[in-house]
Amino acid sequence: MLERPGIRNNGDGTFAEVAAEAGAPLMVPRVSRGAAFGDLFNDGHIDVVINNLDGKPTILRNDGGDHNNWITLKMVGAGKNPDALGTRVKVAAGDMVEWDEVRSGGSYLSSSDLRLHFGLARRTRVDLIEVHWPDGKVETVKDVLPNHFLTIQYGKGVVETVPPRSNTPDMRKKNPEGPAR
Ligand SMILES: [Ca+2]
Repeated sequence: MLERPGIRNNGDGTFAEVAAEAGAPLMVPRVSRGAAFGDLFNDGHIDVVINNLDGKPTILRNDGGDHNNWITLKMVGAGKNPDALGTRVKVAAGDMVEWDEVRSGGSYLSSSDLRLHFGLARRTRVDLIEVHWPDGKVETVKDVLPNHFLTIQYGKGVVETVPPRSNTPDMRKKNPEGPAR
């Protein structure tokens, strides 16, 4: 694919082309083979690493300019499934209900962050986290503050709560011309 896709989910069943808004690197045509999504630097903002053909990878760093709230969940499974693959999680916050599943792989030759990240927009509280473990067991966590990393372990509930890093390194000081191309 020789293009620079930049698509924003409008949250109403439609998408918008935003490559031009996102900056010059997204407007450069490249041949890319895979992409991995995850929170580099643990600052609460999901970043993207794109695997380019015959070139350096592209990192799309998210500085969180929208100031929206979020919550990230690391699931710890039982027995031979410590990464909790296949665990489905429902998060309810006010009028919002979202589901996600712990999965490995995804885009070609790429594996994204195993943690589950839920965007909350301006909602200031998570009413319910409902965990459906692969063996059928269901656990719930109620009344959680946003903007934290929670570790939820099978049979034990929340075992760790960590705030985001506030001193994210500024890579642009080392590369003043912007992201690697
Ligand atoms: Ca990040």
